[in-house]
Amino acid sequence: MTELTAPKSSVTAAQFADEIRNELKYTQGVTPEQAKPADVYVATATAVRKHLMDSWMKTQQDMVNGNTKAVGYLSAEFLMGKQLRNALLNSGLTDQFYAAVKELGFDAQEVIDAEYEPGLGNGGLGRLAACFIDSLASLGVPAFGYGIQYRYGIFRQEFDEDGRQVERPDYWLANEDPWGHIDYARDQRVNFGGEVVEEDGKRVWKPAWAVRAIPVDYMVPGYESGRVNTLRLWQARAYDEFDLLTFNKSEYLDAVKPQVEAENISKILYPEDSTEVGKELRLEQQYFFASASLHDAIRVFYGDAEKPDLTTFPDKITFQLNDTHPVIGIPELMRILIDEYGYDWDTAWDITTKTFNYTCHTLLPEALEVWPASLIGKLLPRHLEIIEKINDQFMHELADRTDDEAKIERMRILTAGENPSVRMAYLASYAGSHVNGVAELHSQLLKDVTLRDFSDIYPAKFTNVTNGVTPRRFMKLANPGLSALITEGLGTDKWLEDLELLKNLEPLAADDEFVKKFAKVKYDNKVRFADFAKAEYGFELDPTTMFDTMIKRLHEYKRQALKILEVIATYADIKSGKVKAEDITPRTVIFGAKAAPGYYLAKMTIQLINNVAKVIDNDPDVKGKLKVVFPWNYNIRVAQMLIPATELDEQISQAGKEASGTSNMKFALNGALTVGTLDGANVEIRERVGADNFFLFGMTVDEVDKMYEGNYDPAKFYEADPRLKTAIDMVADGTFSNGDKETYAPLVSDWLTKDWFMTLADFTAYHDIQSQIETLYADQLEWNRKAILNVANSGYFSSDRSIEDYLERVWMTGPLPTEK
Ligand code: 6GP
Repeated sequence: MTELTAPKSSVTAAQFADEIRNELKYTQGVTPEQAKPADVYVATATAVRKHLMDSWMKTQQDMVNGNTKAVGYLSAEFLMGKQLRNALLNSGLTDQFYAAVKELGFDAQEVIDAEYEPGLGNGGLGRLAACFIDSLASLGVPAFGYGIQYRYGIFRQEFDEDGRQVERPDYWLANEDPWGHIDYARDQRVNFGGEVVEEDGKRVWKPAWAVRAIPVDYMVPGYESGRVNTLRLWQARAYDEFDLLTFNKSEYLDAVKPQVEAENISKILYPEDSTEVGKELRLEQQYFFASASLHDAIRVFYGDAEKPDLTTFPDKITFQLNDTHPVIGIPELMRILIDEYGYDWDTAWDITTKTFNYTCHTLLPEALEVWPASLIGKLLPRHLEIIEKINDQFMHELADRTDDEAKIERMRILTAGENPSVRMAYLASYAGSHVNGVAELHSQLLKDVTLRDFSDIYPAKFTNVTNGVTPRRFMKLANPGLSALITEGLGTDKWLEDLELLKNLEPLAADDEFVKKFAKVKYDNKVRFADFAKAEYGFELDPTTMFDTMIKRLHEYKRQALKILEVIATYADIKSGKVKAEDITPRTVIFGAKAAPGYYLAKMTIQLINNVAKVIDNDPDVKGKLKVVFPWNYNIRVAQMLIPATELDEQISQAGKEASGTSNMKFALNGALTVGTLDGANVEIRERVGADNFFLFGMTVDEVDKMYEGNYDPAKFYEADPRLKTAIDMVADGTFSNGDKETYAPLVSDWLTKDWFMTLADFTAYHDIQSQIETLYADQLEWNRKAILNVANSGYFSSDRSIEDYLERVWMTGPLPTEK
């Protein structure tokens, strides 16, 4: 499949084939005859990097020598996905690639498949970071992504024969990573532990141990911008490989201990995504990359100058704190300025507060990181002192601003009492210039609830930037069929750079011919996914059924349980003859989700879904009517196949819990209709695509709050809706566990007695909306018209627009000047 509208590089296919041959020979030492697809992949990647090299160097020079403030995106996660096709697209080499590998006698798909997907993120937050750096480069804004090159990314998910999730290590670096360039010469020293002593009236940190941070650079090519930015991921290494004295005594394990401990810091991505993990190693990781990145930025902009004028630092670069993970960077910059460069506190504070901004990505209180002060004191004693001083200063500042002592007490960064802890979100909200949420509703809830006191005192800091997704990866690469149709419909492919142009598709929703073409593209995508699912998972999918998809992390608030209970109720309806088989819209329900390894109920929900799938599959009564599949190890590659094939997108979280969601945007842009609650960015999607083209159901945030206040009793809802009762009874009675009543007992008990996210309360409304969905689906022309209107009105959800909002509201900078 060639890309029809790839921007052209002047290189011919024959030249590109020669470049690949050259890399095979001089870099890898194989002849084209000896080469395997994996060799061709590495050779191609190496050749592409060389194409990007001049632009990369020029972008850095222009950034350092010019006056355009750069953006430093500090993020513990960058969920990049495979790089090859994206890099080819953005360097204008797609067509040449397909022709060249053919000339070399290889199958392009096999070459593409040879790339192993790096999983350096958990979910939404990490993928957003990847979309943002793509957009920054595409808009020509000088930027660095700064993070960690974990050796093990998010676990590889498997299911055992009982349908339970099994986590396997994801050793993505087992093979060559041709995109990452290890830059040993630009390493940084990161210190830990020890104590702070008084020397000549100054506080001096005497660390106990240090880790070597080595940058691994990834080029981030912009689409059609000629700019190439940098993603710099730090690798942790020991300074002393091992202790020879100990080794000579043959105590091997002791000898390599410092090395093992140091390297542990970048060894594994923590399962986070809104679940609580408080581990020492996690704080080490956070400090490790925050410290290395800040020092690196100083090096980039001031070289080795011994007395640089760092009061200009905030004019050189602005740092975005992607959630609380890098917030330890705030006291670190204070420490660098005061201890390493001799600035006084006030000057350092002035620089620091101008440098950082903070994005919050959650509404779950347990996801706002809080560190025991004792732990910070142990790992970073000087930083704890600085945090204490920041807190004191803050308390004084508050006393000047308000008489409300309870409020002042509530706002403490460092909590009072015997075991004080540090609230990282509060530290960021006080020290950051701007604080933003990731969708209108989320930003409002941050102001009204989560960070209310802060927004009262510092209203001007608070703003919203609604998330977005890159149309290059999630439309052009993922959905070539739709992309070609859009280009045909609009008569231009400029929409890939200006997604609001999709608006001009709107009249075509009334054109039956266009609607049929659109329907054909969707159908072809369903066939493509069915073929993929067969080859990859052994599933038999019928592309004439409705593809109904729910992909996201498995979390109670996202309510996969609501979906599976509705599936079970439908199954029961067919079995009991209450609903006639011919009245059912045949559906394929597709789930994709990983559960945090320690999240008991989430893992049990996975097991339940898998076993419902199995029971339904083995039941001839529902054959051809209902099918459930759960492709394991959901990742970006699967998303790129599945989203374009989906007709109905499930965004059914409890209102007030999903900060934004970004798959909702990808689905709308790929012509799926959404069934969803008024939560996160669903609200804005619905506003834009029109209430008629969105299936809304469920309680609002206010209704949820009222129900919490009224002592919510889920059992009442269970009693009131016979379909719900039947479904839960079937889970309880062993229908999906070979008759064993214990298997799902904890889940059933949680539903009936607690149900914190009110799955049961929304069940009836969810069923009603599903009936409306079936009615509309019967009229395929109408359905597809609405799907086109979703595409046409979702241009706002480009990450290019998000970045433009950040530039204007938060970063106060813009693109590098282009050459005259
Ligand atoms: C996620 C939010 O849950 C999701 O709603 C949002 O779209 C995404 O961030 C990007 O903004 N949050 C996380 O992944 C997380 O770990 C602490 O938050």
